[in-house]
Amino acid sequence: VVCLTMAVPVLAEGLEGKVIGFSQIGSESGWRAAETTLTQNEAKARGIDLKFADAQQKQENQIKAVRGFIAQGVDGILIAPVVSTGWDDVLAEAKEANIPVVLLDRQIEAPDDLYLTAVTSDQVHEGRVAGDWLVKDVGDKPCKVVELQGTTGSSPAINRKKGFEEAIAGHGNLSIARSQTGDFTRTKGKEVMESFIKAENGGKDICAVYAHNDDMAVGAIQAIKEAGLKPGSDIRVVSIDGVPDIFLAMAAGEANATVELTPNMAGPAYDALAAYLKDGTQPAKWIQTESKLFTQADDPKAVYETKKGLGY
Ligand code: GZL
Repeated sequence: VVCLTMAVPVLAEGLEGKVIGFSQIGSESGWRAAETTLTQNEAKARGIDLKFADAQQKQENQIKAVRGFIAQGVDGILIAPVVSTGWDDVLAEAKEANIPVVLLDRQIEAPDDLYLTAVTSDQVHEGRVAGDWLVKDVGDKPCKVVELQGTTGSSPAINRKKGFEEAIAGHGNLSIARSQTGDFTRTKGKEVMESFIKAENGGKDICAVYAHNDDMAVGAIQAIKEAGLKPGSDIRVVSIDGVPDIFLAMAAGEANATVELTPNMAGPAYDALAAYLKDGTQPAKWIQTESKLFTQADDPKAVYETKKGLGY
């Protein structure tokens, strides 16, 4: 595992004139949109001809797009895999065609000789950081938690759930009373939170909502306010991504904590592809990006100002 401690300015070189296919999941969240923007901008900066395919959240569209890239004979392929299974066949076809594949921001369950590397955060760690924050914040008071899960079957949903549960295990005063997917979107996050509120005494019995991404947390904040409760105090709000709008909510006292996920996965991905295409260099199978906890104590307004221009 290679840990990226800081964005070292590397020479944008090595892929000049190359054609790279990018199978992106869709635009379900602000974070996803930022990843797309940064991946496209970075391609321009490096003289890469990036072929972009938006899968509208469907794996079959991703598989079709990858097959198209293989048929075009691209030099490399980026995939942000919407779910973690069902990739073996199409990746074997890419391998057969000698086209290196780099996974962005999500892991898959497949033999790791089917892809060059995966550039992702440690999603179990993200869930643990979120859980640890809540454990500290509530102390020994009873706390009924509701959970908004990411896309069913995606590695972040599986791992962030796992990490959070590990963090609260052994703290009997905390329990996850309800857990359901909000598919990483604001709309669905709001809808599911409304149902949790209805089921939990108008929300009065809910102590915290843990959302696998900030967009679902923003949706939940809407639902909490519409139920006449105060997000950030009546119901704590903890999530993951670090998109600008969660810092706006924090500055208003309506969100409590987020675990930052960098949307710049493309830089390390392009570097790995450049080295491989140049001389067959094999990178580590996992290039891990950093995670950082932000709370209301971290001047959220200032953080919002720095983030809002970064492609979100
Ligand atoms: C996590 C990434 C998730 C983000 C969401 O690495 O796959 O997908 O947390 C996005 O915002 O929808």
